[in-house]
Amino acid sequence: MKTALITGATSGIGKHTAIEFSKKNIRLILCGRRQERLDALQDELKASVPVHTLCFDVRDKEKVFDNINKLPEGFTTIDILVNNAGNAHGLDPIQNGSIDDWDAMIDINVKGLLYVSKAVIPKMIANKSGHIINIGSTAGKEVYPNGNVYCASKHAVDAINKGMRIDLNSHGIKVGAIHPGLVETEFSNVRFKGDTTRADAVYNGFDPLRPEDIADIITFMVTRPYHVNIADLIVLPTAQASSTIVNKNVV
Ligand code: NDP
Ligand code: 8X3
Repeated sequence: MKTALITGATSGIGKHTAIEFSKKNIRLILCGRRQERLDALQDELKASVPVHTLCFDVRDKEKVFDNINKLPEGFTTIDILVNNAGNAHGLDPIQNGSIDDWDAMIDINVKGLLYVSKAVIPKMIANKSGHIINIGSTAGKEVYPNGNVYCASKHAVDAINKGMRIDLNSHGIKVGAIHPGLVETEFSNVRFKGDTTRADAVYNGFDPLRPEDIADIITFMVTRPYHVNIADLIVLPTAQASSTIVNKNVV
């Protein structure tokens, strides 16, 4: 039985990845900052697979290392790491951007991903195997108006994904990324700081991706035979052609 550590498992893509993994008999280490949501998901899935929860902010490097280094028996070998925790904060032209928003995106999406990876990779190297899936974004492949720092953070994830694959190649560790377009989750609520009217408008007038769609593809990625590594995937809703071109006339 394989074990997966999923960051950002309290919502959206991470939560649905946990649900899909449980159907494939993958033991789960679920991470997030909202313990009550981790508890609820653990209660939902524990009849299918063993589940352990870790409550930490990926920005807090001491807590990241402390939690991952003190995993209980049965959860110490991590076969799959899904680096999913992240969000956009704000959507402003660079000249009006909030430094707090910039710090959050760089600290969570880039540095947090690195801290978690740094804690997990030695375990994978010791096992001479492992699979890291990095959740990037179309924002890591192109830049759109007012996306500036979020796009920069996801371009960094794209580069880190490629760098990890090169550096971990000799250790037998698979590394791949998935770059979704518009997925309806809590993402836009976070980006617009609870302004639900603005958040809902992002997904109005077309059929966006659902977190289940991305979870399904991540599950496909981690269930390929050992010699197959899906290295880089861009996944869009059919109505979306690029970050700025969305056909809002078809639902
Ligand atoms: P959600 O807001 O629904 O989920 C984000 C998750 O990240 C939550 O579980 C949240 O948990 C966790 N998280 C956020 N900040 C922190 C932190 N500081 N420490 C620990 N965990 C944190 O959004 P999505 O599911 O959509 O986003 C998941 C990933 O997918 C992100 O990396 C996002 O950039 C990416 N993505 C999303 C797209 C979309 O359109 N939705 C498209 C492309 C990529 P908690 O708050 O409990 O800590
Ligand atoms: C999330 C997709 O287009 O809102 O990464 O940046 S987008």
